[in-house]
Amino acid sequence: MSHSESSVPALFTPFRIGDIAVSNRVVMAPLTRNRATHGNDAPNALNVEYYRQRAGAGLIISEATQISQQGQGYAWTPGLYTAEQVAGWKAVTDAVHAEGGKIVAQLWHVGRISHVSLQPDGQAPVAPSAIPAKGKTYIESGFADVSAPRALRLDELPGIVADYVRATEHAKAAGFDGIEIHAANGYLLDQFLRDGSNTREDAYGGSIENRARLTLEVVEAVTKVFPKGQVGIRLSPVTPANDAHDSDPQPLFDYLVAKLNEAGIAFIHVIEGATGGPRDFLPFDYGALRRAFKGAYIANNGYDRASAIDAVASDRADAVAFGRLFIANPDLVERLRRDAPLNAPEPSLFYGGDEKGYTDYPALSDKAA
Ligand code: 8OZ
Repeated sequence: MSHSESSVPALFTPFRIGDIAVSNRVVMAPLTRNRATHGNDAPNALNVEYYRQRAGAGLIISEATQISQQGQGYAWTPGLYTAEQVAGWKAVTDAVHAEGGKIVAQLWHVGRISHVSLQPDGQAPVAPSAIPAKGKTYIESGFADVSAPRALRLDELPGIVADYVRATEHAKAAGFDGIEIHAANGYLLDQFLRDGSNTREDAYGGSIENRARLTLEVVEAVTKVFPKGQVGIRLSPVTPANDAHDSDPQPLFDYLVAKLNEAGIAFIHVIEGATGGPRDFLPFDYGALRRAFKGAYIANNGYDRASAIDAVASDRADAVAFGRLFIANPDLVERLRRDAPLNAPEPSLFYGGDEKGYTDYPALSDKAA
């Protein structure tokens, strides 16, 4: 082996995530920023600039993007269910591709994590069961308790799957390189997976097989639109985010990942521990998921340069997703490669607002100038 090969950590080397060729294994995690256009929730020129700045990531996973108005739970998050939204996203994917980057759309239905003011005709949000989450959402007037949900009827579930399919068709039309199904962090698919939010007595509740059914139906349906090599999924086996809870997550996620492996999708993107919090929040064997899944394993949660390099070098992950560091460092890959200093993120500017705390974080080249 030559010196140059051995001196470049595998984190910075090209790879294939399913059928998506990436120039490095540093992934930009999906990040809710609440800066879509007010009134139509379409991406705008400011959003284009934000993603363009971050196109040095091997793969960008878009911020969570609702598949329908019913799937929205926060003010000013972007959608993928109208022509204006598709056109807005097309400008984003064009900008990322012009910089040599890759981007997949994260498809989102919030389920019970919503508020009547965001729902069609002010109706109750929908969920597997009529169990309110303990938690808050963010609406136009500020933070608010989530609204009590109603249980989805069995005959409504094909319509939910159809909304994922339509959003996937829109993602394709908008020029995305693929999609990530958001099945994490206590949103609709995660609500179905876990017994803390799913007490249904039909084919979608009770056993692990039944609780995983809707997620697997979505996977099967969307892989008829995008090839399976361009479809991934985000999971958070033990997170308490948005009041997520399951009495026995290991067999649940072992089963789900075995089925995802059979489906042959491109990647699983796993939040290890509590989302944005302790990695050891609850004991869980992530290595079991890694070994069970033959596609790419994207690791997330609390990684830094050293731990990301180590995770890929030791083959515990194929790629590592960074969230907060990508908010503050548009050129994160270059900074990690050079072991350069990092800008600190400003949490008060994460959600909503303008270019401040969004597109005004400097790149290294700005400082040199
Ligand atoms: C932060 C604020 C609002 C939503 C997630 C989509 O946790 C989110 C989200 C994060 O997956």
